[in-house]
Amino acid sequence: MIKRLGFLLVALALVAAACGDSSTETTEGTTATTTGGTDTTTATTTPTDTGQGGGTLAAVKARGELNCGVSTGAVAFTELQPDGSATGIDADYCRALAAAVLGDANAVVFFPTTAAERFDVLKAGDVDVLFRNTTWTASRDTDVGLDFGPTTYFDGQGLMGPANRFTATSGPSDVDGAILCTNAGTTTEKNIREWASLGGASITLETVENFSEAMDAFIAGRCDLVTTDASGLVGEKISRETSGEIDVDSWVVFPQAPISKEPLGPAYRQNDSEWADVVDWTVYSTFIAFEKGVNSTNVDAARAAAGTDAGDPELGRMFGDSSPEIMAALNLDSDAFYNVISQVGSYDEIFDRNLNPVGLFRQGGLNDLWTEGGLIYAPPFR
Ligand SMILES: N[C@@H](CCC(=O)N[C@@H](CS)C(=O)NCC(=O)O)C(=O)O
Repeated sequence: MIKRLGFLLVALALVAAACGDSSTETTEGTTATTTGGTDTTTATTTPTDTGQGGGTLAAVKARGELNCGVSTGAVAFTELQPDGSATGIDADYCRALAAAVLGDANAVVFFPTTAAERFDVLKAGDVDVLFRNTTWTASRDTDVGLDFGPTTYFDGQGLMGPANRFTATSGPSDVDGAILCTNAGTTTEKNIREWASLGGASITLETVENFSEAMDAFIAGRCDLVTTDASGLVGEKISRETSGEIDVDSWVVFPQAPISKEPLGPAYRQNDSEWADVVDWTVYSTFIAFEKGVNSTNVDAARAAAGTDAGDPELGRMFGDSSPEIMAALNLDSDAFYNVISQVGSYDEIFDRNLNPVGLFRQGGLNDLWTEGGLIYAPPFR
């Protein structure tokens, strides 16, 4: 199936908010008025979105393609390719969902979305799901009208600045008086104001539409620092070092303790339980494969073994061979999760493929398996 890039939102992207030239900005369905470092937030969204809440699974099957909302570009998460395909951990989870629902990991149309527009795009039905560095928060889960699936990357917010001004142990007092840049419509801008205020620092926060614009402003010296999820900062730093654009270690990421919790994972329209089950168990299937040591290269042998007395019964159920009733209740083909693992891979495979090249490793951290002290955990498949 030909993969195409969804350009629906390019027109919106052109209506870019100016870089921090306004004290009033509209973010994730709320109007935030900033006066002297204090936020006043007024909800302007309707609290629920019941009209859009159901039938996503049937719509995707009828269409034969998954419309997947991704970012406009985040190193190792969504890297859009000229042919309309995309790579990265978020892009791979779009592909995993297409493999589960349609039997074809390539049956995806990637829709780049800015942070500020992503929830409206989802709620309007223009995409079926968001895999877009999206943090699960209480307000998004309730007031904004979304539901969230299992976290695929446990992140935290950081700052990045020139190494001749900041160090890995820099804190709020070191950023006093600094100009910080980030993209609008994010948890980032809210967290940083709180962090600076609590630390007694006065900052100027400039927000732009895409994080790449924030990076451009940083490199041009129009801001002293950039701030976003630490994965995004590390990805930008390493990829620009690797390409030779900057000298190694000329930028530093700090502070050592993350500014916030940023659990990133799928978001979908609220009140569509059938679709939620499909998205959630697609992600869980990659966690269970990780736990069992099954990946795209050994899945056929593991599936064959699961059918024997010595095999793993949970894998037999997950691959649809011994518990077809679960797959039928999900309204998926019995080999849906076999397709996920064989076409896209297990969680560790997906993680390592995308994030290891930029120096992000799961071992010993939050993104490791629960048996190794991490937070990657799936309920039992039975
Ligand atoms: N996780 C935060 C931040 C998400 C975010 O916008 N991250 C940036 C930096 S990795 C990004 O996606 N940039 C790509 C873009 O602007 O399209 C949120 O959900 O609000």
